Amino acid sequence: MTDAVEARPGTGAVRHSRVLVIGAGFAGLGMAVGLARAGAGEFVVLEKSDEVGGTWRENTYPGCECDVPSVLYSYSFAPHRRRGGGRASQPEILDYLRRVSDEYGVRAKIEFGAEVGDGRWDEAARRWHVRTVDGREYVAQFLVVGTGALHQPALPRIPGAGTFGGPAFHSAQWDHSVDLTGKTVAVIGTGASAVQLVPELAARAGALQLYQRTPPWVLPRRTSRLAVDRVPVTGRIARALTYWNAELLAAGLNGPPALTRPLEGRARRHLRRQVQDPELRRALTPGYRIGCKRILRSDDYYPALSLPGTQVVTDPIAEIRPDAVVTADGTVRPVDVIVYATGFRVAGPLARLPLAGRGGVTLQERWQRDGIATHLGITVAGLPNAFLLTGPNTGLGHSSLVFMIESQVRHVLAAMALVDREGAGAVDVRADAQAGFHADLHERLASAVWSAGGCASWYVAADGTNHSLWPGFSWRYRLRTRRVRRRDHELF
Ligand code: N01
Repeated sequence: MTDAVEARPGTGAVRHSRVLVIGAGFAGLGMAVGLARAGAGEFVVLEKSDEVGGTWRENTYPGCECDVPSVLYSYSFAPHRRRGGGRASQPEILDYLRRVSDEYGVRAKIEFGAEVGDGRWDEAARRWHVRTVDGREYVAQFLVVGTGALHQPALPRIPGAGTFGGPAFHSAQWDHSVDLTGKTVAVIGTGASAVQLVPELAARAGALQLYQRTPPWVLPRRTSRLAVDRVPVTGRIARALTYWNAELLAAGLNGPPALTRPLEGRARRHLRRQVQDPELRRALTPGYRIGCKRILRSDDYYPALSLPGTQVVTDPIAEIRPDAVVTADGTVRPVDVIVYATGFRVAGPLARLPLAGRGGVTLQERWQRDGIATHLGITVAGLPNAFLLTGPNTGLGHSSLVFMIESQVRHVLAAMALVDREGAGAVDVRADAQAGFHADLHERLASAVWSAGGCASWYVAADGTNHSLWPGFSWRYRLRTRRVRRRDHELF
């Protein structure tokens, strides 16, 4: 099917395509390139903002980079090999994604400024009808949702936070107009974002107060023991070596505590080497198993905390006043700026996008009724021809999410090919196949470190269920998603 008329607000025109992709981040772009390379038909990408990049467009905090080496944190068809190897900064990754969207000819397929409001499956026509919030309409046989999991900032409810008189912003909504030079800055949170921005702020600000609730495990930055960054091997070999090196960690995260003890020893030695003050060292020593929260990698985080202008505050925050942060012990610490490095509302994007499948029941209603359940984190029974990218339980604590995205893209293409091969118009995963996958997944998750490791993290919901991570090796996911099993699906 080819384009009818360009959909424009208020024109009443409806744009038709075979595939509609929502989002132009790593996932949506990967899908778009996959569709283009496979010649899988006409497609349109709807992107709410004015540029590609998703999380790498939105997160611009100082020091922002990816803690996975770039040769692995890039598409297999376009390995990102940096000069000198290692990790890429946010501007580099954004530039990489811009280049991919240009070089693979998918930029022309993206409608920017198109924020999707809702979607509805038309049973009779076997088509998805999608509307943007400004009223543009789209009709497609297949719908791919690549809206990402981590881009709606979570701001803690701290009494008085609204009364603060100075600049206050979230790490993912960095206010570059604020000059931090010489200022007293409070950073709340000590996760993956904080560990990257704290060293930058400590160097720039007059004084830094780091409010820590739970200390993270911090390892030295990945040094390439396999010398992939130095030996002039091809991108493919460098990627494979980096991949298998990372996969070793999956065994530990999903196995008994003894397997990750050596890693804890390494992190403790890193802390001992970098922090001399015993009291500070104690405050920075985690009391849960490594891997339970995301393992952080930094060589300059601990040194930044030992600087004379930096204070690590472990007393809980009780209140924020117009010019100060007050902790539970009654200490009032005046500050000029507050940075919330407090993470994201994980269920945000999918929970807010009403997608009505068979019988008019939305994805959200299904999940409220039955719990968050999918097949392979990609399909949901009752939502024919709809596919999630980076859906529930497809995140990784040990390796590159791009590997998972590419597995999903292949799966979506295989599902479309199955529909064509069978001369059908739609595919829906069977409820029993989904239930079987779900039961097996959660059985394996129960003993993994994220549930059994003695910590709280965004990986695990308040009710104790892990809806975020894939347990085990990522290659298992690749194998599991490689084919679309006919017997697990209904075609019509
Ligand atoms: O967020 P987080 P993040 N008072 O949720 C603390 C990805 N990422 O933005 O641990 C005080 O990890 C909270 O404390 P606690 C990656 O997947 C990737 O850092 O809950 N503190 C915690 O310390 C990562 O996992 C890269 O006790 C409060 C922090 O805020 C995900 O994004 C880089 C608080 C939140 O940590 C999220 O990371 C950056 C309160 N009221 C991010 N509320 C890569 O390099 C919360 N906290 C790939």
